[in-house]
Amino acid sequence: GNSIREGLVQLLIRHRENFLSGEEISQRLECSRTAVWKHIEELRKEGYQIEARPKSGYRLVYRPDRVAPEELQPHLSTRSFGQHFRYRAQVTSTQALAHEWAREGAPEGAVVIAEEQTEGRGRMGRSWHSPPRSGIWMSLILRPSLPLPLAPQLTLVASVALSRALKSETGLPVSIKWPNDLLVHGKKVCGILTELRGEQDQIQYIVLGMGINVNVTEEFFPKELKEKATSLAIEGKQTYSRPQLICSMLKELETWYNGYLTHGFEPIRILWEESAGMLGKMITARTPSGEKRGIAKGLDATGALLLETEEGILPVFSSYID
Ligand code: BT5
Repeated sequence: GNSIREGLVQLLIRHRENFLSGEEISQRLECSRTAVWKHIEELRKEGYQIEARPKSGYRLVYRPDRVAPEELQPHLSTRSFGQHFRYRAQVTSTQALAHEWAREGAPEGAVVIAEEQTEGRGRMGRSWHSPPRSGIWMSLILRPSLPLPLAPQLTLVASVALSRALKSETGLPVSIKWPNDLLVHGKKVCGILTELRGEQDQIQYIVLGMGINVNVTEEFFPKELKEKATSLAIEGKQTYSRPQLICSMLKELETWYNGYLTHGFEPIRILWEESAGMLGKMITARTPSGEKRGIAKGLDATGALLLETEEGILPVFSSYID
């Protein structure tokens, strides 16, 4: 099993300039052609891109990188973010693991990353599709001394930081959609999930989850996501190094988080408005008093979205939008 697979990967790497026929592979590895084909399918599921051409055979196009600590260290220039690290090949959700670690006393800046999530989650019980080795599925533990009602601002801090990191690493036009999405060409490449544990009216800790579709190819999006989701690789027509992206994300997150704690929300609010793709557009917010339609005007000083409606300008809170 495993040795055929390793042999296959080695063969494909050594011959990445040309095609290798299924026949030749099966002879060299001393296994059946069916076995070769099965392993190729396995590798594809894990993010390897292997071109198959009738008559010519197989050629390795892309081999996924790993996001293990030893791959990140060389690129990491933060003081605390990412300096404590839990890396897993597969988890249910990095959020779950991060909550556990935070309860055990994980320090601020601790990060959980997995190659694959089997039960990745979004907001309000929704799920997050997290195929192996092609995305960044990461949770960051924060321990700000802030009053509870300010917690939603951290989602906005994160969207500003992440949009800057993704823009500078890829050059793609990344825009922010309130409250927790990043889009490229109108499709979602990143979702942010802020979960918190509070005590009385103080934040005890926050788990900031982020999912970024990096090298996900079209065939790995389920049908219901094809219309609304995309990846950096699809939009940029090239693959990107996940370790490098992660380090850039952590650097921007650390900078803007510390800036926010020192200088407050106003600088973030201004940057947010500069990167928001939805200002001036008509949107619908679902609030406890019914649906409100209006034009998105900007953010108020607390981080609520200002909606110009028939009843005047209304602040809309993030929990009312989906
Ligand atoms: C979010 O929720 O956008 C927050 C997603 C956070 C995911 C990260 S990954 C690391 C950490 N561990 C976790 O378990 N979660 C966090 P929401 O705004 O509720 O959007 C969810 C919706 O986005 C789904 O209902 C789908 O329609 C769509 N969706 C699911 N997977 C997607 C993907 N990979 N790319 C784009 N859209 C997706």
